[in-house]
Amino acid sequence: MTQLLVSDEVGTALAERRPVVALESTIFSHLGLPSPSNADALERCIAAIRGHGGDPAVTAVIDGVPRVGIEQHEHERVLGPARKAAARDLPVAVGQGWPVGATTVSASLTLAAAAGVEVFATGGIGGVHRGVEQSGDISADLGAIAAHPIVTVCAGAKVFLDLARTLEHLETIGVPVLGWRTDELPAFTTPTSGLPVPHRVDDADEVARVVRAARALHMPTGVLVTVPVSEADGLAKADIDAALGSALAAATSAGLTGAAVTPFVLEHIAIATEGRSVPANLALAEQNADVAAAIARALAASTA
Ligand code: PSU
Ligand code: MN
Repeated sequence: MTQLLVSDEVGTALAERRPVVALESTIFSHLGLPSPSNADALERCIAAIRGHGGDPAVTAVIDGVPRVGIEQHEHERVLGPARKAAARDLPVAVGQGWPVGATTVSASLTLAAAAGVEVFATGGIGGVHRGVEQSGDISADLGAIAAHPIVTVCAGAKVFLDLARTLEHLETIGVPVLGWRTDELPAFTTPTSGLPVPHRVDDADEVARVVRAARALHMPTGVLVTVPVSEADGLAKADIDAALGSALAAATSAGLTGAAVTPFVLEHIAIATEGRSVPANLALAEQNADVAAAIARALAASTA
């Protein structure tokens, strides 16, 4: 049986109740960001976590082994060619010995929960797709956030999704959704969506108290913390709306469905914004890692 492999650094940090933040690997693969921005994003997210005295735990499947925490010399594996692995693909990636399975939010949460990590950072989560009535496309990310007792820190759901339906779905499946110093749901590369976020929080201790309350009530649910990208790093709503139109039309005319949709649309948004979505995506990922590390530290302090 292939066991989950937790790195020495992450295993020690968990045993000593030091703050650990899990990171997904799809965003750092060619499926999420173009090279060399993907390498830059990985380094900046790791540095943000270390800046709070935390330990980063990159999740991935490497040579058929499910991993929580990888070594520096293995970074090139997740930055190179990879197959996208959502939670339901994990047993296949392991059983078939995939060279590199880049874990999405759903797969990363599954691995992080198995290792006992309590906080996870990503860019924008998957959600309910526009046109869901036809396609039925709802990201497995949402169910995984509800199913695992982990704080997911994100910049909201990716902007090409149906954000109102995504919020409704999160309500249905019982996920607390918190706005980090905001009353509005962030929209990935844009700070605002026009949709109210159910609850606002203003610091990491507040999030830690929410998490402890959930556990005390025997609620095994995850908590979603949504962090707006800064005005300076984000894209204007008009810019992104224009880019979205052409990216979504390209996905429809290419006849794409399933797991292929998100990487395709992300790439086309980068093209349509003349590359400006990439530094915005990078900045928000780094900021989410920073907030996640602050939350992990507050949680570690409250259980010490
Ligand atoms: N957010 C980003 N870049 C990404 C993704 C999210 O900024 O590449 C990835 C995540 O791994 C997320 C996945 O879990 O897209 C969602 O894919 P789908 O819509 O197929 O569930
Ligand atoms: Mn999907």
